[in-house]
Amino acid sequence: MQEMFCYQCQETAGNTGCTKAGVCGKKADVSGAQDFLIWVTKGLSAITTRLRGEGKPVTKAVNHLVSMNLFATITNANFDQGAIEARTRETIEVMNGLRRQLSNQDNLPEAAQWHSLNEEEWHDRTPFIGVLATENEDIRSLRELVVYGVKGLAAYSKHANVLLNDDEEVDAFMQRALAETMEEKSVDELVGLVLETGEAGVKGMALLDKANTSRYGHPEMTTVELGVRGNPGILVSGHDLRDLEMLLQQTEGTGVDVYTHGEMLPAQSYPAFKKYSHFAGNYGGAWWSQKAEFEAFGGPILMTTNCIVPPPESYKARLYTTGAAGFPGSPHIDGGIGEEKDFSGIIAHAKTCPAPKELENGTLVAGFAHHQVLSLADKVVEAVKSGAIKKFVVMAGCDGRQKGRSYYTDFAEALPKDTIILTAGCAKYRYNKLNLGDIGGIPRVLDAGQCNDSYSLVLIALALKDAFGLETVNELPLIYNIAWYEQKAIIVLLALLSLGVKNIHVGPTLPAFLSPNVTDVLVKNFGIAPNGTVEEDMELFFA
Ligand code: FSO
Ligand code: SF4
Repeated sequence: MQEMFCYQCQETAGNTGCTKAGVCGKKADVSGAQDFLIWVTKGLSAITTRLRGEGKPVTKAVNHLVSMNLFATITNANFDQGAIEARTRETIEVMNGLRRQLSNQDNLPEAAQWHSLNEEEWHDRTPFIGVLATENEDIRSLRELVVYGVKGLAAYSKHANVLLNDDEEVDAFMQRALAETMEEKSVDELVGLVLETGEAGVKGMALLDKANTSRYGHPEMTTVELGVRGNPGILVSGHDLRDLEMLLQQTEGTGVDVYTHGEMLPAQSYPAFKKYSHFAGNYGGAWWSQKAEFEAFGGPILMTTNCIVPPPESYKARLYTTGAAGFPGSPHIDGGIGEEKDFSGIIAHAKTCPAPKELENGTLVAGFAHHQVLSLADKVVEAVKSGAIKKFVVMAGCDGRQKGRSYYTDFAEALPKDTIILTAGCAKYRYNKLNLGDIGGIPRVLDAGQCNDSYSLVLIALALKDAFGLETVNELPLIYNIAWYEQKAIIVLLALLSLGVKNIHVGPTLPAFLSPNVTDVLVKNFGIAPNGTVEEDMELFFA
């Protein structure tokens, strides 16, 4: 029997599956612990779904537990087996309590009947409950597509939850969808569930957009410094804006600067964060280049979510994790939803460190979420009407370390000068420092923010459709050339499909978890296609 099986991300071994250890650095034991956690979380979800069916309420604490469990198993979020198993224990305890509230306990799936807190029994069961337990490859493919979409949605949902925004409908959906992946369903029924997942994804991203903008204001066009200052600093990475807010508050007046990294760059454009004078610039690039960058930074790093690259001993002790993130041997800062976290330890640590070593200097421009772009709408519409802008290219998604991803830099550079790139997510690091210029004052790279801010791109597309009096967004001069890496990109993709967007190009490879038949369904119904070479794609899109 193989030691593990995981094919949830774009870098999966041989584009088929990681079976000995993850390309991401996830060990077989951790992979097994994550599989078991997902299995009992599905069991808990079967119980909560039945409770709702019986008209009984499910608490926010249970909803948050489900989301955090899912989030902790996303690629590069949590490598700490102890932390994963602690979640499993809590989940089984909660499940044991909720099961008793059911009026009808008949025919619950095995996962929902699991009650043992004995870890040896968990380990004995683990080889039989993972991805490959579903033998039919099409059913397996669709079930996993739903689970990965729900994992991405859970991450977005959790970011809204920490800002005390909840959507019971989204939570109820995530749990029902997880429960339904354990039921006997036809391919057609599962395709329906995939689209429902996309619809819930739109709601989840809207919830997070509202949570972020109502608390921190609307992102605005901002020139972001790429160089460093002379004080010691803390580097914040990941996606959790609430963590950043607490850190900025607690570092104020301490002589410690706060820098953004990776997916935290978009925080630079929120009015609520810009007011802090010790909020320094952005340091480094996308998640995968963190080893060299974290080494050079010299001070402590706070990882609020994925993407963690397993740290070498040289900086393991200054890589702090919080929330769903975790790495064994790296300090973890506790604090649940709604709680004030105590960052005094990491701040004290920063004071003992040298100022960051400069990697680059100069600036970049960010902050083009929907509110900012729509305030320029007249200018944009005019530029399209005059022919100054011929096409928009959505290049949202993720970056990754595979060599083939240089395609995105080359593609951005090869684009005709009358095109505008709409981006979100860490994919932008392939071209956001290229100085691609502007069209009549509109930058050619409009960065809406984090991967979840792809929602902004949807709002922008809908506004353009209305401005031009079109029936659907598919009639716009808009190309989708999306890069994916992990499960948040999957929920973004499913959200776009649920909104009727067609002909999305996905790269640098199609997901390994899509079986040939499921790929066929996506090609026939939605025109999904893999990207080609830069030359082929230029010809395809612009000939
Ligand atoms: Fe990137 Fe990582 Fe934001 Fe992901 S830093 S890859 S899709 O976590 O979520 O874009
Ligand atoms: Fe492999 Fe990706 Fe799974 Fe890591 S998350 S084990 S790289 S498929």
